[in-house]
Amino acid sequence: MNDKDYMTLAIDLARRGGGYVNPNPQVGAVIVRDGVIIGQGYHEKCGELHAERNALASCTTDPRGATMYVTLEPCCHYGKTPPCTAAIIEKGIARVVIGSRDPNPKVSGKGAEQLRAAGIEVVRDFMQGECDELNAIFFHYITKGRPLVTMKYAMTMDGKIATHTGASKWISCEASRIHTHEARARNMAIMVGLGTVVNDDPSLTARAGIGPDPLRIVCDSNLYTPLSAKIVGPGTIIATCESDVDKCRKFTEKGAEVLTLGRNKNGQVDLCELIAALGERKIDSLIIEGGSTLNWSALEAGIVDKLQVYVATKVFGGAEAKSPVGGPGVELPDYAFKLQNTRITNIESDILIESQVIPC
Ligand code: AOF
Ligand code: ZN
Repeated sequence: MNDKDYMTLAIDLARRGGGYVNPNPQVGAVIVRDGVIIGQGYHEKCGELHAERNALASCTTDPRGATMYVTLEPCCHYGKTPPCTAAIIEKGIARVVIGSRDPNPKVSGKGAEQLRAAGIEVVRDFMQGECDELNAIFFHYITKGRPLVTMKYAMTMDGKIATHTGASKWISCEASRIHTHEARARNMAIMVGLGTVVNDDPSLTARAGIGPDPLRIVCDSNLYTPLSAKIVGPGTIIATCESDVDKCRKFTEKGAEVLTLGRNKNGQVDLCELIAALGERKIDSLIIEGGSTLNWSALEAGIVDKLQVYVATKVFGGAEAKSPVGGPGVELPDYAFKLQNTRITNIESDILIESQVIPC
């Protein structure tokens, strides 16, 4: 095994923390001495020990003189846990191979510097691209203080999210739907509009065994959500402009939280205010699962960072059948929302298109 194999193992370990560590990063670490792996660990849960300390604690022999492969620059600050650099130095690690740089201002280069100052050989940016992929959410949140917002939908090849009768089960194939549930589990929150609650009555949980359930958010400007909807209960926020105490109490009595926000120029929930409020609550990621009215509002408000689109190789037709983004739309092709860094993946009979929104 070589440096690349050990870092690949550290990346695989890091992934195990997916969904459990937010808003912290996914991190893995492997310790090798004389060509033998003597310790490994990963960040398992937010607030618990970091990958480096877990790896050091797991060592089967003394790690003095060993190399540590770690997917993210070791921290050098007192947070919820003591600095990892202190443990690495104290245990006598001789060489540290680092994947990603840590943009957390409390660390940002200072972690690597401390290790070097202690006489440790430090290699930076090793398999950086692969390591960075683990933490798109963390990098976004730690630098911007607001969640990474992904707009997700499934549509047919003629751009429909339902038939003209409103039927939408199912557009994407089973494998795509499993993929969606995995994405849900790595995100801290999921949001739908009132229309989706009324039409589909979704529960918006992650499928059993895949990961923790996300926080559920209903965007409902006038608080028209039916009290009998499956989503009304603990773990749900209803984002609304309604402040009538009696109306709100009916929802809080069922365990949901009502978050009253300002109105935008169209009289709907101010989504920028919502995103800022979620950032303050340490929500690092949000998936918007529509429908078309909310999708338009979210794009118009400029809160969408990424699109995740499943295209099913089928056609519904129908002039009245809905497309994924409603609202008035733009007037001219030049005014389109533009995207970049597009990635295309085949998922059985579907095509997944992931793309980043270019900020206006
Ligand atoms: C993690 N897990 O394995 C590593 C992290 O508040 P704390 O003490 O958990 O510190 C969180 C910061 O520590 C985080 O923002 C990142 O900069 C750094 N490294 N964090 O949660 C880990 N290595
Ligand atoms: Zn640390």
